[in-house]
Amino acid sequence: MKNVLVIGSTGQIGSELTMKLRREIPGGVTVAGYIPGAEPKGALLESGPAEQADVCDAKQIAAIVEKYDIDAIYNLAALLSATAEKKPLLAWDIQMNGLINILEVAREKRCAVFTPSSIGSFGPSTPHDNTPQDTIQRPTSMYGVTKVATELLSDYYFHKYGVDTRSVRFPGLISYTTLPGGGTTDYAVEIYYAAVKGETFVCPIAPGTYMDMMYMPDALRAAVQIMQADPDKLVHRNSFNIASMSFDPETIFQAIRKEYPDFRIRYEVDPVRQGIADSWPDKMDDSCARAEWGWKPEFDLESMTADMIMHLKEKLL
Ligand code: AKB
Repeated sequence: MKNVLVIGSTGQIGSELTMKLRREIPGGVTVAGYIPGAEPKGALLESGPAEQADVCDAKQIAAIVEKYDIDAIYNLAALLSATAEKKPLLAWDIQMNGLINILEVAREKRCAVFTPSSIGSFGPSTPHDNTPQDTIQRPTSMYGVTKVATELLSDYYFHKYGVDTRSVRFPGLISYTTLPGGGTTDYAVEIYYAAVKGETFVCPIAPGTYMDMMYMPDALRAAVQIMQADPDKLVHRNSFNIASMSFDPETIFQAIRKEYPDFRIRYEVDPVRQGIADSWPDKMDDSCARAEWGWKPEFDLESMTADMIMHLKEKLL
Protein backbone atom coordinates (compact mmCIF):
# COMPACT_ATOMS: atom_id res chain seq x y z
CA MET A 1 0.00 0.00 0.00
CA LYS A 2 1.78 3.16 -1.22
CA ASN A 3 -0.54 5.38 -3.24
CA VAL A 4 -3.99 5.42 -1.68
CA LEU A 5 -7.36 6.90 -2.63
CA VAL A 6 -9.75 7.54 0.27
CA ILE A 7 -13.31 7.89 -1.00
CA GLY A 8 -15.41 9.77 1.55
CA SER A 9 -12.35 11.54 2.99
CA THR A 10 -14.35 14.22 4.79
CA GLY A 11 -16.59 11.79 6.70
CA GLN A 12 -16.23 10.55 10.27
CA ILE A 13 -13.67 7.85 9.42
CA GLY A 14 -12.21 9.36 6.25
CA SER A 15 -11.17 12.69 7.76
CA GLU A 16 -8.92 10.95 10.30
CA LEU A 17 -7.86 7.98 8.17
CA THR A 18 -6.60 10.21 5.35
CA MET A 19 -4.38 12.15 7.77
CA LYS A 20 -3.09 8.94 9.38
CA LEU A 21 -2.18 7.42 6.00
CA ARG A 22 -0.39 10.62 4.97
CA ARG A 23 1.62 10.54 8.20
CA GLU A 24 2.37 6.84 8.21
CA ILE A 25 2.95 5.74 4.60
CA PRO A 26 6.31 7.10 3.55
CA GLY A 27 7.07 7.87 -0.08
CA GLY A 28 3.47 7.56 -1.22
CA VAL A 29 0.52 9.82 -1.81
CA THR A 30 -2.92 9.68 -0.16
CA VAL A 31 -5.62 11.34 -2.25
CA ALA A 32 -8.59 12.81 -0.36
CA GLY A 33 -11.64 11.89 -2.46
CA TYR A 34 -14.77 13.98 -1.89
CA ILE A 35 -18.13 14.84 -3.38
CA PRO A 36 -19.41 18.40 -4.04
CA GLY A 37 -20.75 19.92 -0.85
CA ALA A 38 -18.29 17.92 1.28
CA GLU A 39 -14.97 19.42 0.15
CA PRO A 40 -11.89 18.97 2.36
CA LYS A 41 -10.77 21.98 4.38
CA GLY A 42 -7.88 22.98 6.64
CA ALA A 43 -5.16 20.39 7.28
CA LEU A 44 -6.93 17.76 5.17
CA LEU A 45 -6.81 20.05 2.14
CA GLU A 46 -3.34 21.41 2.79
CA SER A 47 -1.50 18.16 3.56
CA GLY A 48 -1.99 16.38 0.21
CA PRO A 49 -3.94 16.13 -3.03
CA ALA A 50 -7.74 16.18 -3.15
CA GLU A 51 -9.95 15.07 -6.04
CA GLN A 52 -13.67 14.89 -6.66
CA ALA A 53 -14.38 11.14 -6.38
CA ASP A 54 -18.01 10.07 -6.62
CA VAL A 55 -18.46 6.28 -6.27
CA CYS A 56 -21.35 6.50 -8.69
CA ASP A 57 -18.99 7.80 -11.41
CA ALA A 58 -16.71 4.91 -12.40
CA LYS A 59 -14.84 6.97 -15.03
CA GLN A 60 -13.97 9.63 -12.48
CA ILE A 61 -12.59 7.00 -10.07
CA ALA A 62 -10.62 5.27 -12.86
CA ALA A 63 -9.06 8.60 -13.90
CA ILE A 64 -7.86 9.30 -10.34
CA VAL A 65 -6.44 5.79 -10.01
CA GLU A 66 -4.56 6.30 -13.29
CA LYS A 67 -3.34 9.82 -12.45
CA TYR A 68 -1.84 8.92 -9.06
CA ASP A 69 -0.91 5.28 -9.78
CA ILE A 70 -3.22 4.25 -6.91
CA ASP A 71 -2.66 0.75 -5.51
CA ALA A 72 -5.24 0.77 -2.67
CA ILE A 73 -8.73 2.26 -2.34
CA TYR A 74 -10.53 2.89 0.94
CA ASN A 75 -14.16 2.98 -0.10
CA LEU A 76 -15.88 4.79 2.77
CA ALA A 77 -18.90 6.19 0.90
CA ALA A 78 -22.09 5.11 2.68
CA LEU A 79 -25.36 6.25 4.24
CA LEU A 80 -25.45 5.09 7.86
CA SER A 81 -28.22 2.89 9.22
CA ALA A 82 -30.92 5.37 10.31
CA THR A 83 -30.50 7.56 7.19
CA ALA A 84 -30.51 4.48 4.96
CA GLU A 85 -33.94 3.57 6.38
CA LYS A 86 -35.20 6.99 5.25
CA LYS A 87 -33.51 6.80 1.81
CA PRO A 88 -33.21 3.10 0.96
CA LEU A 89 -32.82 3.57 -2.81
CA LEU A 90 -30.05 6.13 -2.38
CA ALA A 91 -28.35 3.82 0.14
CA TRP A 92 -28.51 0.98 -2.38
CA ASP A 93 -27.14 3.21 -5.13
CA ILE A 94 -24.15 4.44 -3.12
CA GLN A 95 -23.39 1.21 -1.28
CA MET A 96 -23.99 -1.33 -4.07
CA ASN A 97 -23.72 0.42 -7.45
CA GLY A 98 -20.86 2.46 -6.00
CA LEU A 99 -19.14 -0.67 -4.73
CA ILE A 100 -19.30 -2.50 -8.04
CA ASN A 101 -17.81 0.56 -9.76
CA ILE A 102 -14.90 0.48 -7.32
CA LEU A 103 -14.40 -3.27 -7.67
CA GLU A 104 -14.40 -3.03 -11.47
CA VAL A 105 -11.81 -0.25 -11.42
CA ALA A 106 -9.76 -2.32 -8.95
CA ARG A 107 -10.00 -5.40 -11.19
CA GLU A 108 -8.81 -3.46 -14.23
CA LYS A 109 -6.10 -1.44 -12.49
CA ARG A 110 -5.03 -4.10 -9.95
CA CYS A 111 -5.79 -2.14 -6.74
CA ALA A 112 -6.53 -3.49 -3.27
CA VAL A 113 -9.90 -2.42 -1.83
CA PHE A 114 -11.13 -1.86 1.73
CA THR A 115 -14.90 -1.40 2.08
CA PRO A 116 -16.03 -1.46 5.71
CA SER A 117 -18.75 -3.74 6.94
CA SER A 118 -20.45 -3.25 10.29
CA ILE A 119 -22.26 -4.76 13.25
CA GLY A 120 -25.20 -3.78 11.01
CA SER A 121 -24.52 -6.81 8.81
CA PHE A 122 -26.15 -8.94 11.53
CA GLY A 123 -29.84 -9.28 12.31
CA PRO A 124 -32.35 -10.54 14.88
CA SER A 125 -31.62 -14.23 14.18
CA THR A 126 -27.86 -13.79 14.77
CA PRO A 127 -26.61 -14.98 18.18
CA HIS A 128 -26.34 -11.71 20.13
CA ASP A 129 -23.72 -12.72 22.72
CA ASN A 130 -20.19 -13.36 21.51
CA THR A 131 -21.47 -13.20 17.95
CA PRO A 132 -19.20 -15.58 16.02
CA GLN A 133 -17.14 -14.60 12.98
CA ASP A 134 -19.09 -16.99 10.75
CA THR A 135 -22.78 -17.01 11.65
CA ILE A 136 -26.28 -16.15 10.48
CA GLN A 137 -26.44 -12.78 8.68
CA ARG A 138 -30.08 -11.91 7.98
CA PRO A 139 -30.26 -8.15 8.73
CA THR A 140 -33.59 -6.36 8.56
CA SER A 141 -32.34 -2.84 7.75
CA MET A 142 -31.37 -1.58 4.27
CA TYR A 143 -27.98 -0.64 5.70
CA GLY A 144 -27.51 -4.23 6.85
CA VAL A 145 -28.67 -5.66 3.53
CA THR A 146 -26.05 -3.57 1.71
CA LYS A 147 -23.36 -4.54 4.22
CA VAL A 148 -23.94 -8.28 3.77
CA ALA A 149 -23.99 -7.83 0.00
CA THR A 150 -20.77 -5.79 0.27
CA GLU A 151 -19.08 -8.64 2.11
CA LEU A 152 -20.26 -11.19 -0.45
CA LEU A 153 -19.39 -9.11 -3.50
CA SER A 154 -15.96 -8.25 -2.13
CA ASP A 155 -15.23 -11.94 -1.49
CA TYR A 156 -16.57 -12.76 -4.98
CA TYR A 157 -14.10 -10.34 -6.62
CA PHE A 158 -11.27 -11.85 -4.58
CA HIS A 159 -12.08 -15.46 -5.48
CA LYS A 160 -13.07 -14.86 -9.10
CA TYR A 161 -10.62 -12.12 -10.15
CA GLY A 162 -7.95 -12.06 -7.45
CA VAL A 163 -8.80 -8.49 -6.38
CA ASP A 164 -7.19 -7.99 -2.94
CA THR A 165 -10.34 -7.10 -0.99
CA ARG A 166 -10.22 -7.00 2.83
CA SER A 167 -12.41 -5.50 5.50
CA VAL A 168 -13.59 -5.30 9.09
CA ARG A 169 -17.04 -5.14 10.68
CA PHE A 170 -16.87 -1.84 12.53
CA PRO A 171 -18.74 -1.37 15.82
CA GLY A 172 -20.22 2.07 16.54
CA LEU A 173 -17.29 4.49 16.23
CA ILE A 174 -16.63 7.25 18.74
CA SER A 175 -14.47 10.25 17.90
CA TYR A 176 -14.07 13.94 18.70
CA THR A 177 -12.90 15.17 15.28
CA THR A 178 -15.79 14.71 12.83
CA LEU A 179 -19.36 13.98 13.91
CA PRO A 180 -21.05 10.87 12.50
CA GLY A 181 -24.45 11.40 10.86
CA GLY A 182 -27.52 9.23 10.66
CA GLY A 183 -26.19 6.20 12.54
CA THR A 184 -27.85 4.12 15.25
CA THR A 185 -24.76 4.35 17.46
CA ASP A 186 -24.33 8.15 17.09
CA TYR A 187 -25.73 8.66 20.59
CA ALA A 188 -22.43 7.40 22.04
CA VAL A 189 -20.65 10.37 20.44
CA GLU A 190 -23.37 12.96 21.10
CA ILE A 191 -23.50 12.12 24.82
CA TYR A 192 -19.92 13.39 25.26
CA TYR A 193 -20.72 16.68 23.48
CA ALA A 194 -23.73 17.21 25.77
CA ALA A 195 -21.70 16.49 28.91
CA VAL A 196 -18.88 18.87 27.98
CA LYS A 197 -21.35 21.61 26.98
CA GLY A 198 -23.21 21.19 30.29
CA GLU A 199 -26.47 20.09 28.62
CA THR A 200 -28.92 17.33 29.57
CA PHE A 201 -28.51 14.46 27.10
CA VAL A 202 -31.68 13.30 25.33
CA CYS A 203 -30.96 9.67 24.49
CA PRO A 204 -32.71 7.99 21.51
CA ILE A 205 -31.69 4.48 22.61
CA ALA A 206 -33.26 2.72 25.60
CA PRO A 207 -31.28 1.72 28.69
CA GLY A 208 -30.28 -1.93 28.57
CA THR A 209 -29.50 -1.84 24.83
CA TYR A 210 -25.97 -3.17 24.48
CA MET A 211 -23.93 -2.64 21.29
CA ASP A 212 -20.27 -2.97 20.35
CA MET A 213 -18.47 0.39 20.28
CA MET A 214 -14.92 1.44 19.47
CA TYR A 215 -12.73 4.51 19.88
CA MET A 216 -11.56 5.94 16.57
CA PRO A 217 -7.80 5.45 17.07
CA ASP A 218 -8.40 1.69 17.40
CA ALA A 219 -10.69 1.66 14.35
CA LEU A 220 -8.07 3.49 12.26
CA ARG A 221 -5.33 1.10 13.33
CA ALA A 222 -7.57 -1.81 12.34
CA ALA A 223 -8.28 -0.30 8.91
CA VAL A 224 -4.55 0.11 8.20
CA GLN A 225 -3.41 -3.13 9.84
CA ILE A 226 -5.82 -5.37 7.90
CA MET A 227 -4.57 -3.91 4.60
CA GLN A 228 -0.96 -4.55 5.62
CA ALA A 229 -1.59 -8.07 6.94
CA ASP A 230 0.24 -11.05 5.47
CA PRO A 231 -2.25 -12.45 2.90
CA ASP A 232 -1.03 -16.01 3.54
CA LYS A 233 -2.33 -15.81 7.12
CA LEU A 234 -5.82 -14.61 6.17
CA VAL A 235 -8.42 -17.36 6.31
CA HIS A 236 -11.20 -14.75 6.16
CA ARG A 237 -11.29 -11.52 4.18
CA ASN A 238 -14.72 -9.88 4.03
CA SER A 239 -15.22 -9.20 6.77
CA PHE A 240 -13.62 -9.56 10.23
CA ASN A 241 -15.43 -9.00 13.53
CA ILE A 242 -13.41 -6.51 15.58
CA ALA A 243 -14.38 -5.52 19.11
CA SER A 244 -13.09 -3.47 22.01
CA MET A 245 -16.00 -2.55 24.31
CA SER A 246 -19.73 -3.12 24.64
CA PHE A 247 -22.04 -0.92 26.70
CA ASP A 248 -25.59 0.39 27.01
CA PRO A 249 -26.57 4.07 27.47
CA GLU A 250 -26.62 3.80 31.28
CA THR A 251 -23.07 2.44 31.40
CA ILE A 252 -21.57 5.23 29.28
CA PHE A 253 -23.66 7.81 31.17
CA GLN A 254 -22.26 6.58 34.50
CA ALA A 255 -18.70 6.60 33.09
CA ILE A 256 -19.13 10.27 32.08
CA ARG A 257 -20.72 11.15 35.45
CA LYS A 258 -17.46 10.28 37.20
CA GLU A 259 -16.08 13.46 35.53
CA TYR A 260 -19.40 15.43 35.47
CA PRO A 261 -21.42 14.42 38.60
CA ASP A 262 -24.25 16.85 37.67
CA PHE A 263 -24.68 15.44 34.17
CA ARG A 264 -28.28 14.38 33.40
CA ILE A 265 -29.85 12.00 30.87
CA ARG A 266 -33.44 11.78 29.61
CA TYR A 267 -34.73 9.01 27.38
CA GLU A 268 -36.79 9.80 24.26
CA VAL A 269 -36.51 6.52 22.39
CA ASP A 270 -36.52 6.74 18.60
CA PRO A 271 -38.40 3.65 17.37
CA VAL A 272 -36.40 3.38 14.12
CA ARG A 273 -33.00 3.51 15.79
CA GLN A 274 -34.19 1.32 18.68
CA GLY A 275 -35.51 -1.33 16.29
CA ILE A 276 -32.18 -1.41 14.47
CA ALA A 277 -30.19 -1.52 17.73
CA ASP A 278 -32.29 -4.41 19.07
CA SER A 279 -31.49 -6.44 15.96
CA TRP A 280 -27.71 -5.97 16.28
CA PRO A 281 -25.27 -8.01 18.41
CA ASP A 282 -24.66 -7.13 22.05
CA LYS A 283 -21.02 -8.13 21.74
CA MET A 284 -19.00 -9.71 18.93
CA ASP A 285 -16.33 -12.39 19.18
CA ASP A 286 -13.23 -11.06 17.42
CA SER A 287 -10.93 -14.05 17.95
CA CYS A 288 -10.41 -14.63 14.19
CA ALA A 289 -9.09 -11.08 13.70
CA ARG A 290 -6.81 -11.55 16.69
CA ALA A 291 -5.49 -14.88 15.36
CA GLU A 292 -5.21 -14.05 11.64
CA TRP A 293 -3.71 -10.55 11.68
CA GLY A 294 -2.92 -9.68 15.29
CA TRP A 295 -5.87 -7.37 16.04
CA LYS A 296 -5.75 -5.95 19.59
CA PRO A 297 -7.64 -2.86 20.79
CA GLU A 298 -5.95 -0.31 23.07
CA PHE A 299 -8.90 1.67 24.47
CA ASP A 300 -11.61 0.65 26.93
CA LEU A 301 -14.58 2.75 28.09
CA GLU A 302 -12.61 4.42 30.88
CA SER A 303 -9.58 5.44 28.82
CA MET A 304 -11.77 6.49 25.87
CA THR A 305 -13.92 8.66 28.16
CA ALA A 306 -10.89 10.44 29.62
CA ASP A 307 -9.47 11.10 26.13
CA MET A 308 -12.81 12.22 24.62
CA ILE A 309 -13.49 14.67 27.44
CA MET A 310 -9.97 16.11 27.29
CA HIS A 311 -10.19 16.72 23.51
CA LEU A 312 -13.77 18.01 23.54
CA LYS A 313 -12.89 20.52 26.28
CA GLU A 314 -10.16 21.87 23.97
CA LYS A 315 -12.53 21.90 21.01
CA LEU A 316 -15.72 23.28 22.57
CA LEU A 317 -14.76 25.44 25.56
C1 AKB B 1 -24.50 3.04 12.39
O1 AKB B 1 -24.91 3.18 13.54
O2 AKB B 1 -25.21 3.01 11.39
C2 AKB B 1 -23.00 2.85 12.20
C3 AKB B 1 -22.63 1.42 12.23
C4 AKB B 1 -22.60 0.69 13.51
O3 AKB B 1 -22.32 0.84 11.23
N1 AKB B 1 -22.28 3.58 13.20
